[in-house]
Amino acid sequence: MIRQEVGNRQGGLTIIVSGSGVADNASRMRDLLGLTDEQGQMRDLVRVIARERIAPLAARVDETETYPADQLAWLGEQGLMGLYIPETYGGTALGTLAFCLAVEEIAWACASTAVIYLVQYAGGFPIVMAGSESQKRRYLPRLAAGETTAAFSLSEPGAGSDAASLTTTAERRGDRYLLNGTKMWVSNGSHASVITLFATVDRGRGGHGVTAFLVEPAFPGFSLGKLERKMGIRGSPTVAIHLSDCEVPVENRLGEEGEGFAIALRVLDGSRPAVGAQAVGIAQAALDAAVAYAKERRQFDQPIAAFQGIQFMLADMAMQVHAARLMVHHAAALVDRGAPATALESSMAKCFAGDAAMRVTTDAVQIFGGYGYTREYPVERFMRDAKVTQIYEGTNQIQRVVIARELARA
Ligand code: COS
Repeated sequence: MIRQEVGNRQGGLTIIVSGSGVADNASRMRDLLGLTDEQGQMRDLVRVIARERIAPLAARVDETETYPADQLAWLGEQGLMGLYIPETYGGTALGTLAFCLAVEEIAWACASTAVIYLVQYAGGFPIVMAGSESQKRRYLPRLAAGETTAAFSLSEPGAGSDAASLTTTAERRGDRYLLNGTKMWVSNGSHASVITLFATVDRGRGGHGVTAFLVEPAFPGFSLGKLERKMGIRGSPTVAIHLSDCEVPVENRLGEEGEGFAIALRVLDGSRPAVGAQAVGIAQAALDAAVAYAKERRQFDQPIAAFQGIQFMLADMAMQVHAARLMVHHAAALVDRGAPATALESSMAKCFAGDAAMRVTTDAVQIFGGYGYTREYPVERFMRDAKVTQIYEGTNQIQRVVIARELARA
């Protein structure tokens, strides 16, 4: 049995969450969704690493804002960094659903490690999708081996939801482009060896001028900006990037000039379910902690789990987590099947799961009462970590815009 100590209070309660109940639920889910043996085995492997090795370090990662280098190395050693990368380039090609299963398990243990892990997809998948043969050979094997990490850089100080209005320019000069501008909110930007970065070759063309580049931190004119101090996912560095006549070789352009915005949106179609999976993992951790606490905490001579008010809260939380997981798996499976368009399902999964995680973690804090509001228990961290899943990879308001547009298009 896998056991994780999710909180300890000197002289008071110690809540132990056992993994067995969750594993039983997971087995039921596996049957329901018909996961392949490979997907199931991979998830079990990630679960053991996440619960035995990553979870015990999560509170410290949060408290000290420490980059979880060891945790990522453990995942890399097990060949888990290349799930989305074809075997030709050193990956295992298990696909988006497998990737989401892994993200959920990691997020259950440590949301900071999970976001760095999932950003590998947003940073590396564009190379799989739109890269030339030489770009694939240059970058993918090292990413798959976990020797290096990737990042994805679309947002700017003045271009968040309205991503097509970005103003970082790329001007071609012979065999290179000169990039100028400032990028913002780059998850893992300070640690990545390659950043899929979007700039415009012609601001007058709006989204049709946006072009993708594979930028390395060693390129002349590249510098890191402000490191954000965040509410949650505090072990995951989020930085600004300054580009001042940054020299990017033409061979590092990803796709053709003007194809960048479509590349970005297609990558987001694949990465949004993974953010949903992160939200599901955080929410499941909060639910597990709340159930364990409700069974242990006694008031009025009985465990608080015996009160219907608490039971109904737990039941609603479980339904939210379950529904979110199904939506994430469905969207990811569609991506794996090569469905021509998955924007609707990807945005629904990300939005629903993010909102569910916020509700579930908030209710978990409520069930823990005063203890939940302290840092002695992990639920306040879960709540802080959950918040960002409603914001990044497109706010949940933007997801609703995408969903409504897709409905109107039908
Ligand atoms: N896949 C591929 N192409 C897509 C697409 C998708 N999922 N969705 C739209 N497109 C295409 C459209 O067909 C359109 O092509 P044409 O101009 O050739 O017709 C083009 O992309 C522009 O689409 P649209 O007009 O819908 O773009 P808008 O600027 O109006 O809005 C939104 C696009 C708002 C959905 C987009 O900017 C967005 O997702 N914003 C949030 C960005 C984000 O997630 N940022 C955080 C992550 S990075 S830190």
